Amino acid sequence: MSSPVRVTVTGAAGQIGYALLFRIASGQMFGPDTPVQLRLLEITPALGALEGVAMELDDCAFPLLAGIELTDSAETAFDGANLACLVGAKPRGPGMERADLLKDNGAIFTGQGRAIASSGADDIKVAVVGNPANTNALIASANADGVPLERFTAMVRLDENRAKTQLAQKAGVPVADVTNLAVWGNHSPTMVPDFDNARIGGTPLTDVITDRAWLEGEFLSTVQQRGKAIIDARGSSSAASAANALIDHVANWTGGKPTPEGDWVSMAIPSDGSYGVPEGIISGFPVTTDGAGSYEIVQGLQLTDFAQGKLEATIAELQEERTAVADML
Ligand code: NAX
Repeated sequence: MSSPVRVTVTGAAGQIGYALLFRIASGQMFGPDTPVQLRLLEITPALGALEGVAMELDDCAFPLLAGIELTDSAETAFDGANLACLVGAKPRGPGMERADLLKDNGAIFTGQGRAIASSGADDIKVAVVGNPANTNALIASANADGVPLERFTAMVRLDENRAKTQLAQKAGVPVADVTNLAVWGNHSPTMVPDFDNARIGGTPLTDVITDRAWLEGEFLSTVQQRGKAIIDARGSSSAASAANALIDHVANWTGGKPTPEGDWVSMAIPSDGSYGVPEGIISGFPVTTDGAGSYEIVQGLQLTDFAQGKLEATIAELQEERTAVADML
């Protein structure tokens, strides 16, 4: 057994929290040999509900769960944290403009960025789920003095997983046969699932699925609009699939599960200027990971004119979001 990993989850009494915590505590994020300590942050009115979640965690008697702390203080929540899963965010209310959403959430992520810097462990890593995820991660990073920029990531893995299943169903193959599927850009309806560089059973995907009109049309819009389709069907937003994607994101990044040889995964990370994506935004990229805390952007991929145009649109959106929160950076 290794020493426990201290994991902070914000918005822990929410929907995603309820689907996530039990999987972390059962070892699915860090593997069967790594105990975890959970530090759960909520707003004060949700602490009662959070107590109930903690009681259920206790009642699972997870052998790997080495402690649970509940708090409404960010400083306390991030104390000694090795991983911060920033799930809690303010949802978009009726009639609320996107700019208002950015600002309201910005206030949350400014404070959490500061608390991460002041009380997190030296190796703290951050995965942002709460929307607008890319820009919230940017705000947290800008307010976390002394924490290296590359430790701040946002989740586009759910978009990758959604895309893979659509492609597998179209090709009539098991989902595991679909590899090398990157999602570029923003976690928003402008995201770009890169089918041109994807593979099916090792063969270029576009040799297997030759219906380009479907790829550029129905496939793309199905993936981009999947979040809304879930809300329409279920009456609330994706929760279990989002929690699952976060498990994937962290397990590959720092949970001892490196990206398989020859494959890549999607993470939204601070751009280093690769592929013309400007530095200073957090964008989805194809990356390889070592499972021990490092990732690298996959270089040398060719984008078609179609994909390049879509990439430019999602990057423009990220730049607009950055401008809207410039006073928090
Ligand atoms: P819920 O509304 O069920 O839960 C959010 C929780 O966050 C609530 O319990 C709330 O009390 C808490 N919270 C609010 N402000 C907080 C603060 N300052 N500190 C700590 N906790 C705070 O939402 P849920 O369905 O769990 O979704 C959470 C976030 O994930 C939302 O922003 C949602 O849009 C986003 N999503 C992101 C996805 C992604 O792929 N990146 C996909 C799923 C999801 O839509």
